[in-house]
Amino acid sequence: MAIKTAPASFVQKTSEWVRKPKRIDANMPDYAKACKNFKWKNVEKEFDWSRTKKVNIVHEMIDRHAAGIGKNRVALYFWDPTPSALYPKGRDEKYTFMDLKKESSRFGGVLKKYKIKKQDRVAVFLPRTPELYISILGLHRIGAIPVPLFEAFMEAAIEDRLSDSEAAAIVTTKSLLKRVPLGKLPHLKHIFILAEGEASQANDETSLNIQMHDYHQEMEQASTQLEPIWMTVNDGLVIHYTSGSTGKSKGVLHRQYAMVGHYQTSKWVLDLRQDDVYWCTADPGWVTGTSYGIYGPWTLGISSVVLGGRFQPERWYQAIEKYQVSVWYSAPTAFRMLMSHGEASTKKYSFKSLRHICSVGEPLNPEALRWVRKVTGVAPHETWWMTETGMQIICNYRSGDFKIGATGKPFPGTYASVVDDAGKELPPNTLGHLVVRTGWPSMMKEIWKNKPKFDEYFRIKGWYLSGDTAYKDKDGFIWFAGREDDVIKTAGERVGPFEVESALVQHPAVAEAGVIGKPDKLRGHIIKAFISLRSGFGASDNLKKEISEFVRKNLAAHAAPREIEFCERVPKTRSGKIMRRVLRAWDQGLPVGDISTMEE
Ligand code: 6R9
Repeated sequence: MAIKTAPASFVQKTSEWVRKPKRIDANMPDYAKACKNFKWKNVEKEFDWSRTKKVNIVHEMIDRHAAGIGKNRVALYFWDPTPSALYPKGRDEKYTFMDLKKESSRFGGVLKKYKIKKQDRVAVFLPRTPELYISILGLHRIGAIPVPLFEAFMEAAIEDRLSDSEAAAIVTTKSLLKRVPLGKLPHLKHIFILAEGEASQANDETSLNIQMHDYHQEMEQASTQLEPIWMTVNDGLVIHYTSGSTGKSKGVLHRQYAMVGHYQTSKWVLDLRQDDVYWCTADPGWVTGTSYGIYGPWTLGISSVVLGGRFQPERWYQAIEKYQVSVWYSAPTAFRMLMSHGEASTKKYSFKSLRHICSVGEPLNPEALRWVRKVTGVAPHETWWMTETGMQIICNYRSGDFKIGATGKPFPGTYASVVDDAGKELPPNTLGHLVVRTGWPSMMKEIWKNKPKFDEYFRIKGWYLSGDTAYKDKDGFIWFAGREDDVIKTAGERVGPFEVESALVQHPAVAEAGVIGKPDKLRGHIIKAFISLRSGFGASDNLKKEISEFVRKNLAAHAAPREIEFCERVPKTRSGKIMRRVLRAWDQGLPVGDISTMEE
């Protein structure tokens, strides 16, 4: 398990500080003090279940607020000005905590009516709309486990995730349903379908033994009152499918107890308070969109903004101004895209409402940090974590000075470090494995039906192995260096090369394919495929386009290679493993290093 660092990232390391005023009004005013006195047991007391022993995250997020402060407080602001058949003027809506209690009760009732049970997995495959949030809340109400699926996924990706999770039902729209291979999913019994214009024409799919139900019709008939199903802290919360460097995507299962971590990090890292308007730009198809788009802010009773539709710089600025967003959680690629749109358009909007900004998903390059600070007056703060960690682990904090480019320091009550292959902590400025001491509240419960994969993360005793490399400096800041496996972060989204390669070789012209992440100024990395062609196919730009389009249509737009290079053969080891290290060297025009294990 020797440490290999991914290709030099374009993050420039700096020794420039972001300094904070001595007296800053932050939920965690003093990091050192917070670490010293910290006990997760004390955080548990913030939840009703610590007294009642009745656990359900929907009670802590919605019902307890609806009974008090949240009766009239907006929980969700939704805005999507794009006209559609059903909403010719677009959508501009508000839901109080009370509204969400009623709506999620309705959907919980619908699920119960069709015998969806506690801990059943139910896929939620919807565009970013209020119904997506209501569906997830309704599933929590009856103790089912949502499996959120990103809207861009196509048939192959959907099939893998639905069959692995053995989902009993799916909530989706009429047009997204076309990507669900109904005949290949023996566990799927119910489809809750959202109309997008005319009625959804739900009908009985008797031949496949799958029942279709019209979401809106069912909701109308359902009761607005439904008591949550009570569980224990160890019951399942959510499954997010995520990619590794080998094999298909794996289901990361979290437990109800994770809310303890979501809550406290939202309080101290996002610095959320009662009067904030908070905007997390991530889709709930990814972990940031649930942990910090749903669980964290709502267990704290905070108003959240959700923007529908596609990324449009000016619409983002408008949203900040329209809702007077005070805390904003986004990603480096988004900041860089705003930056590339130019500074002129930022001048038309006011960002005065912003008081705190955080960033996640990939290293925040100093140039993007400085630009956001210049335009909004607020410096974005790094947060490092993973689908598997469930919550933020290494961060820069609102009250603390930090070095531009540094990833940050471990959250109080957690311990992250840099170790060698034996798990020994390394001296400052030495590159090693980025690890987290096991036992933080939002640590994944299991990899769904895959114990060996789960165990791989814990092969150094006492530590969770992140798969990232890093070093610690003498001031205790951890600096992310790269991935030590072949996982690609493209525009902040995690993509496994194996999934893309599997999609590529389905194309009739492709004999072999090897996929890597190629450093890119805007997206962090782009997906690049090396392809050898079957005989009878000639290399051409048109073929490149066709192959990329093929992946876009079968797997997902964000997983389609933006660059393709044809090669004679894809380099493999004698045991048949693709040597992506060699591909990266080819791409960068560098020497390939030791190739003694390469097949002849
Ligand atoms: C939340 C999320 C996890 C991987 C992680 C690392 C990269 C995330 C980062 C960062 C540098 C940061 N990553 N935050 N790298 N600086 N602040 O992104 O989860 O999609 O599972 O990705 O993302 O490589 O291992 P996930």
